[in-house]
Amino acid sequence: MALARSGATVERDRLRASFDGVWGDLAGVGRDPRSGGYDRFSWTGVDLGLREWFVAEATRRGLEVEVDRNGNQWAWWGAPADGAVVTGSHLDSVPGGGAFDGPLGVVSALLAVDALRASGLAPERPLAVVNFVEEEGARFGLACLGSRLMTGAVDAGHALSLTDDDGTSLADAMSAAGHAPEHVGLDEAALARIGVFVELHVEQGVHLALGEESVGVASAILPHGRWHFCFEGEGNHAGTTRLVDRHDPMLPFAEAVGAARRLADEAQAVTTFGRVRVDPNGTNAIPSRVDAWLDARGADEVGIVRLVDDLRRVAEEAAAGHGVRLTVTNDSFTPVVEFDASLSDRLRSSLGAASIAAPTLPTAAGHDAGILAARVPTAMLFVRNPTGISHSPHEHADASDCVDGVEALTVVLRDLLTESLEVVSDRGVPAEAAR
Ligand code: HGY
Ligand code: MN
Ligand code: MN
Repeated sequence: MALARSGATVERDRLRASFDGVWGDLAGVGRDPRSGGYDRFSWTGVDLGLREWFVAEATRRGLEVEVDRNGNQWAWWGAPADGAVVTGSHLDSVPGGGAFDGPLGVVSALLAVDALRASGLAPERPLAVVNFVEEEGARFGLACLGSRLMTGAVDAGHALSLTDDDGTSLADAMSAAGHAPEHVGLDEAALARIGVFVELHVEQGVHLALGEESVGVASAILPHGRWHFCFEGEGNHAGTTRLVDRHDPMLPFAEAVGAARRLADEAQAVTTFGRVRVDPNGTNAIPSRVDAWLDARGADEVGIVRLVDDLRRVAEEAAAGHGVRLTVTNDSFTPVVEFDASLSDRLRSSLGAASIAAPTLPTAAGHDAGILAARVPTAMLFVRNPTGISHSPHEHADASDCVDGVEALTVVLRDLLTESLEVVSDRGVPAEAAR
């Protein structure tokens, strides 16, 4: 005779099947079948497919979908109102990215809504699932574009004039995708609607993998920034131009790459030149110009700024030695983010009450939650990544850990939807949010 299965096991199996189903629907969107990596860039056809998927999933659940002035999508359970509980993440990717960075937070949010509803929960306030536009900055260069615009952390005119590699501006890309760019910018009404924001994300490191638990709570995001190094030299023939006559921008760039690594070692920081554009990019042509983007991160803001200043000096000296002009521009800088301590404590205690042990960990990866943290109480949950690999087709999380993540998010949201939000903030919860 078959043993009776417990209600909890049946529930978990159901959740696992829902996860597999929703995850499977997304799996092919924007995937390069050769590398297995994802190219999901904002306002492209692939992105519009993802946005349609979001609307379809929300509609299937009877959630009302709104698009804010900056193009971020919101799916509402309950009438939209100030002081809501908000969860979600982003659906875009880096070039050749993994499946989990971003989508895991959106999918988990939708499944948590299902679980809360199935349990018969009567929320005291509305909940919204959000999909933020271009978190990775892969198309227009500015990470957390949707949340930065919403919070006024970037000037709207500047953002709209950013261009992609084909020279298309954000304004034109938005218009072509059917979103009016005129109203882009600081959106106090959208911010007032966020009583708290909780983002679930795959871990981009091995903190959890080295321990026993599948889910963790974020403590902080380390400072990080991006700088554009533009080396302008003189294009010429690769065969006929004597070495002494060359102004080859590739040479000072190469020195800058080596120096960035050396200076990072010294400063206990990390630096990466991960994106390079070479003009005209011909094997038999000396480049006329090299554009390269530096990503620099570390525990100490002043240390990062000093490191980049030192690097700029090395690169300038190298450029001068080759008769090359160098300009360095800071594209973005995000200071350290300490997540709202009382909200994170509250997450840990609701998880503890549900017998879910969740260690606390910092991260060197940026998130929309880090941008929102300047304005609203914000927290993050991380799901174990067995190898720590991210921003790569090899990024992975086991389905059973993903289900743990949905369960943890459900526990946290249940508490935030039914108990007072009053205690959560040292940054001020909108009055409407407090009961
Ligand atoms: O670049 C980052 O840290 C990211 O994962 N958005
Ligand atoms: Mn990422
Ligand atoms: Mn992400």
